[in-house]
Amino acid sequence: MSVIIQIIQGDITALSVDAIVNAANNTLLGGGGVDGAIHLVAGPELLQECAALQGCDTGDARITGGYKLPAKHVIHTVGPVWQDGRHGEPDLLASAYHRCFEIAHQHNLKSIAFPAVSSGVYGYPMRESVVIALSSAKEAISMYQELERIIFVQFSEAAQQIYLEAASRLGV
Ligand code: AR6
Repeated sequence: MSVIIQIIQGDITALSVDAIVNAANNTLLGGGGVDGAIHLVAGPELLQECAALQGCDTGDARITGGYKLPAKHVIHTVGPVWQDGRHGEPDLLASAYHRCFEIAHQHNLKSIAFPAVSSGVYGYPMRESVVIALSSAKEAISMYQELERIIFVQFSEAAQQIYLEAASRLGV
């Protein structure tokens, strides 16, 4: 089956998919940005489940329920804080995306939506992070037969343009 990759502008918390990805921090106890938005819509039970996980390493991910979100699950991943690109940031970001797809596979999830992990508060330049995001999707498609839909969700028009340009450049 051919996989649909969608690049859309909007609010990830509104999507009815098997899983939305949260750009979380090591505590998994919430924060600002997309993390704050997800917890706000999901409700306090999400925080309770997250607290029991006792954190997550950078470059790793954890799955929870979606509670009041339209999405069935949330996959919380922790991307790297951008320093200068020479402190392992590309490998850690690739690992974060890779782990999200791996966990989705372990739960037989068919549709997954990603925000631009690390490219908000954590400062990862989007022109660089988008290449890692799209490459990880290509790799996952070749590995996981059950995948049907991968959505990249941008909050701003500027970010959406960066994603669209990268997708056409990379042939995604
Ligand atoms: N839907 C889609 N994208 C969004 C939404 C939304 N509702 N809200 C923000 N974005 P960020 P990070 C975009 O800062 O850089 C938190 O406090 C946003 O415009 O959410 O990985 C965590 O607790 C940006 O392009 O995540 C951590 O402490 C992208 O999502 C820290 O921020 C990611 O921005 C993680 O920082």
